[in-house]
Amino acid sequence: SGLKTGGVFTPTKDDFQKVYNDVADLLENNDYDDGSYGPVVLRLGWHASGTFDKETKTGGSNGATMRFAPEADHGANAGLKAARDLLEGVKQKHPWISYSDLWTLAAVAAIQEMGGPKIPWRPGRKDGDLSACTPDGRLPDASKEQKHLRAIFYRMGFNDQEIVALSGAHALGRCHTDRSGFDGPWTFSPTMLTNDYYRLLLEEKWAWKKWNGPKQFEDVSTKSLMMLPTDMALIKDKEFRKHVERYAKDNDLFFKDFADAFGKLLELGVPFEKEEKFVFKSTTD
Ligand code: CCH
Repeated sequence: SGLKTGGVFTPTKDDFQKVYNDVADLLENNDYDDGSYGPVVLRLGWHASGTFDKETKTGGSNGATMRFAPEADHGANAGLKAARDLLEGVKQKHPWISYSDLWTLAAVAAIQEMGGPKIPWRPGRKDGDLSACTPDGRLPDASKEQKHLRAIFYRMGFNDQEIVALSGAHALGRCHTDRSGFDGPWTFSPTMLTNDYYRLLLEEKWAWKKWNGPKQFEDVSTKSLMMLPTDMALIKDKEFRKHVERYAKDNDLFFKDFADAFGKLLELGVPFEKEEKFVFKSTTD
């Protein structure tokens, strides 16, 4: 466990593994959504990181600026308070960890605990203040299509293959009418990471849902699944579709590329002092 040098606590890998374990213990909960906080905790890590702009080197997970009103109130972040509040107890128990390290580590725990790949992770993020909040509009808008997806993700430094790999996270969780306005899950197993998102995109027949809410697609056969306009753009666009087809056929390839892209996402813009990354034990290991 951590060393105390001159009153400063220097955490070791074991200390971070304890944080991982405490997060993992909180994820399953039958009173929440589909029985797990995993999806919303994963989304918190993504939205904390996905504000990065490579030109100005602003945004990204460093800072955890979603703690503050301007960023917490951005439309894209609606509902993420559930995840921030859940993790507050872990922060109180391990006060030495920054919120920015905690949120990204928790996203790693969520992925691993929902059956996803190991995501090597390293500490070193520092919490910022209100002045580091990013302007609204840096996260993707689900009502748009390929041009918008490229503008948003290229700004972070991702390419087409990485965009498609990251989008596979929509195997998990659901849309909430009181958050984004959209409704429903993408897959039949929203608490288990699989390549089903890609398979369903290609194999199901999708049609516009007839309702008063924002424009979204539903699967024609069961009418219980959904796709956003941005999701459908991945099979409309030839370059994107190529990767959807690769991941639909090969779950191992999806896991490998997802782990690489998600690990990169969590590190965008962070001035790390150390190279070493930790691979956490999952509770099922
Ligand atoms: Fe997402 N996502 N996401 N998403 N997302 C939503 C929910 C989740 C977009 C829009 C939405 C990624 C990319 C995109 C998750 C992970 C990722 C919702 C519903 C919308 C809308 C929110 C609600 O109502 O609660 C758009 C547009 C893009 C464009 O690329 C990426 C990348 C990731 C992670 C790698 C997860 C997980 C959820 C489920 C959250 C939950 O609460 O169940």
